[in-house]
Amino acid sequence: MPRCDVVDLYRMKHFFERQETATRAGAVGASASRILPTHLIPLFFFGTLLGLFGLALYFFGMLFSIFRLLLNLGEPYRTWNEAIVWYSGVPSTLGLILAALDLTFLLPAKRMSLRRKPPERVFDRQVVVALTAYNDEQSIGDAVADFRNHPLVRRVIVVDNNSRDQTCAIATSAGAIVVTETVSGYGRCVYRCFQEALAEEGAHLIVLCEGDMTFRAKDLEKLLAYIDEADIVNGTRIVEQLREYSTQLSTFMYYGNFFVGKLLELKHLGRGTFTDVGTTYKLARRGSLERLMPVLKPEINLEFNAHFLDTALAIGERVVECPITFHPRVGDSKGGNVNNFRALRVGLRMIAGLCFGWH
Ligand SMILES: Nc1nc2c(ncn2[C@@H]2O[C@H](COP(=O)(O)OP(=O)(O)O)[C@@H](O)[C@H]2O)c(=O)[nH]1
Ligand SMILES: [Mg+2]
Repeated sequence: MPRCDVVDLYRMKHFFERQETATRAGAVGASASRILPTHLIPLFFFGTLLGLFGLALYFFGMLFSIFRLLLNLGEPYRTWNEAIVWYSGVPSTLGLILAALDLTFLLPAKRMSLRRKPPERVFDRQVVVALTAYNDEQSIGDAVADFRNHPLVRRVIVVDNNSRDQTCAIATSAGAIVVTETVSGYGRCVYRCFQEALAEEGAHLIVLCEGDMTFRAKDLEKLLAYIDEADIVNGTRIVEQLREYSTQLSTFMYYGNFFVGKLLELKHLGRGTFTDVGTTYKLARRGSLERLMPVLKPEINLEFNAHFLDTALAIGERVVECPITFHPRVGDSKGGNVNNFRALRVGLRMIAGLCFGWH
């Protein structure tokens, strides 16, 4: 390795150590005021957005030309059409250049940032599980029983989000600690799950999951297998062999999640591999959640999982994805999986959050 590389990496390592000390001491938050070091600028991410814009412009130009020919439109439409197709090459080319610059010059330092300090081993592998629930009377009893029967589960908490059905009563009789979150919304419910789990004394490892039977307790071992290398282990539903034939995840949602996952990956290039931004099922260390709670925004609704991952990566948490099994939902869907149109809206809001911040 040339000497300058070694010196650069050494400086980088110290920079990240200082940054981490400051962040963990609360001096630097994940707020917009955080100064982004130049080598962390997400050039590949910006490049991809520019490339996609160029591609969209090109296809618009192609479509325009078909209509122009069909309707036999002359000037000035022909000149406009030509300009659209020609100039669509500008953002695409610029995008490619930015991506190449990122991969060539910034990626080594970005990868180094992930490796600055390996997480400590976790010896106590017992977990506290918090389940989201919203009018989930058909599934919550089985979901609680499933987790309570797992030998590594110390306690199951159900956060009921103002259900009008028998969710509370069924969860209580299944043996869960039930709390009610009166403010509606998936983000509120998840945030309350974290608060309640953190309030449990001795909860070193916290699992977030849904009470709709789409995720199962037997996958805890999979998540736990990675916790020594991670602050947060996030489930992914991307592995074809691990998802049942017929689930809520339509083909559109499957690839849509993958696409947004890759945008997240490009934004935090060198810090992880991401293929799914919509999975609730995750395992987190207490310390990691404590750092995250002040910077998470509970008012964010169905796109909360993407917000969670983006924020965790932004403050330097080590997030590892882990394939989990995905099962058919028991009871009616109320989230982003109701239909493809709703999923598209959630996905677009996730992309907007990644690009412009979470509002
Ligand atoms: N949609 C929605 N889900 C909520 C709310 N509060 C809690 N939840 C729970 O959060 C989870 C939403 O997850 P998701 O998979 O997106 O929707 P699902 O198809 O209804 O399971 C479910 O377990 C819901 O029961 C809320 O206000 N809205
Ligand atoms: Mg669900």
